[in-house]
Parts: sequence; C-alpha cells; structure tokens
Amino acid sequence: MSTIERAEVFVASPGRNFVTLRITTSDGVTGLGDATLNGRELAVASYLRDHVVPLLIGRDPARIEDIWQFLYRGAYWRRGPVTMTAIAAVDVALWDIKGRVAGLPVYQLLGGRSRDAVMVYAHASGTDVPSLLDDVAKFRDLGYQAIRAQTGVPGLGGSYGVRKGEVYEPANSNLPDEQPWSTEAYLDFAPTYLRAVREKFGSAFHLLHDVHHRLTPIEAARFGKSVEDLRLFWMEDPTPAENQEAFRLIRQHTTTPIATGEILNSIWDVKDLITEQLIDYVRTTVVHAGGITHLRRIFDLAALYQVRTGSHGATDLSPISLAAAVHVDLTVPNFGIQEYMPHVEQTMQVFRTNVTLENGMLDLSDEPGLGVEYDEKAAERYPYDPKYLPVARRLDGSVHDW
Ligand code: CS2
Ligand code: MG
Repeated sequence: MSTIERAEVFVASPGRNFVTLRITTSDGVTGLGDATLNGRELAVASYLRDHVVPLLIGRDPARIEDIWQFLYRGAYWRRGPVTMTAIAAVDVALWDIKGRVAGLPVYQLLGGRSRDAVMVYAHASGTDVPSLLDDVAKFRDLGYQAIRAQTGVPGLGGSYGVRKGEVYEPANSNLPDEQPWSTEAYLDFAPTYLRAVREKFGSAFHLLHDVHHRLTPIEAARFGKSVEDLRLFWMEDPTPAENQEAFRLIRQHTTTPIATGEILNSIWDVKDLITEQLIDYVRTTVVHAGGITHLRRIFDLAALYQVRTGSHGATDLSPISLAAAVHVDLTVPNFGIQEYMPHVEQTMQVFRTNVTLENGMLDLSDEPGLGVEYDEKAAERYPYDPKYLPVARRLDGSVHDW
C-alpha cells in the first residue's frame, strides 16, 4: 500500500504571498494544495507544519474522507479560517494524488462534466464613473458575459475593489492600511454608477457588485431596493454574515439576488442562509472551506434549496485553488458563476496550470489530477513578503467592516 512519505509547506511571494502544500507518497506521486489565507499566511503554514504534517506521515493517501474527518474532528477545536484552510490544502492535495494515480482529471472522479466550460466574471473598476465605464467597455470587448463593477466613493481616500494598475491586490501594505468609510456617501454613489453602467451598456450581460460587508441589514435592504431595476446578477456580502438571520430582513425588502460566503469556511456557517433561501449564491471556496470534500457537501446542500454556486476566486487564491475550483464547477449541477482574477506573470512562473480562459469561460485539459505543477526553485526567487489587508474606519474614527 502506498503511504504519505512527505508533506512540504512552501511560503513564497511570486507577485503576492502564497502558501502551498505538496504531499509526496511512497510511490513518488505528488499532490498540491493551496493554503493561502490573505494577511494570515504564516498561521496556516504553522498549523500545517507543526500540527498536521506529523499526523499525515505513513497514512494511506487514498483515504481522503477518513483523513478529512481525522483532521476536522481530531483537532477538537472546530472550524475557523486557519483550520479549514489547512484541512483544505491536505484535501485538495489528496484529490490531486488520487487523480494522478487513476490517470484521470479530478472532475472525472467527481462525476464528470455537467457543462462544457465555466462562466466567470471580470472585475471592472474606476476612480470615477467615466473610468469605470471605460473599464467595463474593455471587458465587454474581451467577451466577458459577466462583469463586476466597483468604484471609489468621491471624497473617500481608500475604497474597496478599485484596481491600481493591471491587477487588483488589496493586501497592499506591511501594516494594515486604515481607510476612511462613509456608508451615507457609498449609498448615495453606488446606485448612481451601477445605473450609469446599465444605461451605457444595457442588460445583455450580467452585472455584479460587491458591497463587501459594509452595510447594516436595513441599509442593505435599501441598497438592494434602489438597484432592483438594474437587474444585478448579485449584490455580494451586503452585510456581515456571522449573523445569518440578518439576511431575513434584507430578503423582506428586496428581490436583488444575494451572494455571500467567501469569508466563511464550513457548512455550518452557511446552513441557515441556504436552508432558509436567504441567499441565491454561496461563495465558499475550495481553499478556505475545507477543500473539495467539504465544498461538495456545501454545494449539495445548496442544490436542495436552489442556491447556486459562486465561489470566490480573487488573486489571493492560488492557481491551485483556481484549478480545483474549475474541476468542481465543471461537475456540480447548481453551478452559478466562478470569480476569476488573472494572476500576474511572476505567479505563473511558479505555478504551471492547465486552466484556460476563452470568451469569459474557463476550462482545463484532461491532465490527471488537478493539472497544476509547482516550481519550488522558481518560488525561491520570491521570499515571503508580509502584507496585511486594509482596515476601514468610519469618519468618527471607529472601526468598520472592510
Ligand atoms: C473580494 C476579495 O473578490 C472579492 O469578492 O471580496 O477581493 C477580497 O477582498 C479578498 O479576496 C480578500 O483577500
Ligand atoms: Mg467579495
């Protein structure tokens, strides 16, 4: 019987910080898992190196479910982003190994294709309405069927979602960048620029918007109501989701579809949102929600309640996560959309992937496993570079949700 012989954790910063797990079996078969948690990378690296890797050596890599249960229940302490990201990295690496051993791409092990390709959304942004409209036009010309629109709020320095240069990267400083926030200014401005997008480009494409946890439930209800005629594909993270009941209030007031879940990491965190149909898309991801094994459980629960998938896919999820996400997205019956932000050149020097993008759709080849390779020698050229996500402060100086 093949056993797990080695499990290595690599922390590197090719373009941005990534934590990568590579498991090697006694037969020399390797598997990769993404363990990146933006702004808290070293916590996951230590959880893996110090508390998980010693438990893996000598185990049967084929026993994916058993190892998942062992790591989840065996920790005693339940859930949380660090734990579930570490378990996710092990899980995805073991699915990669299983596919390589079987000579099949992971999606074939998950039931085969349910669709020919995976629809993604692009990220248009601007510092004002004209620059946003130019950016939307660029992505429409590139053939994207779905585009997220975000701009800064006049008079507020930092703002969520505004790209600087070619790639959007919020973890931009070695101490949290404290950015001013005004809900009133946002609620006055965001509907205006979303309306400008629809007025210029019409409704023949999906328009998305990320509120990014900033509103109270009644403010989110007001926002959702104010943009109903714009037919958004979704308003994302309208209010912090720890209190799942909060979404009942939003639902009572507006039919604008809701997506949430990127910062959540287990089926328990989204159970009520799904079973009460308080959301339309669940955004949990393969890297932060326990890997393919657990994400499939979440998506299967969602399917029972006609909630579709809409996994998070920003650049702080590595190409390993994107590939694993596409394998899952190709197979699930209740696929909605996949977030996609292109990684920079340095990242792609370290991660070789078989994921392809054409006309706003992702696909991948039939390479066994995930179809991703990690070049540790290339990664050595990019040492870890500590970075933090911003913190939002209201105009009175108190901390707000970023
Ligand atoms: C955002 C992310 O892509 C999204 O929907 O919410 O950019 C998020 O801010 C980052 O992934 C945080 O690391
Ligand atoms: Mg988001």
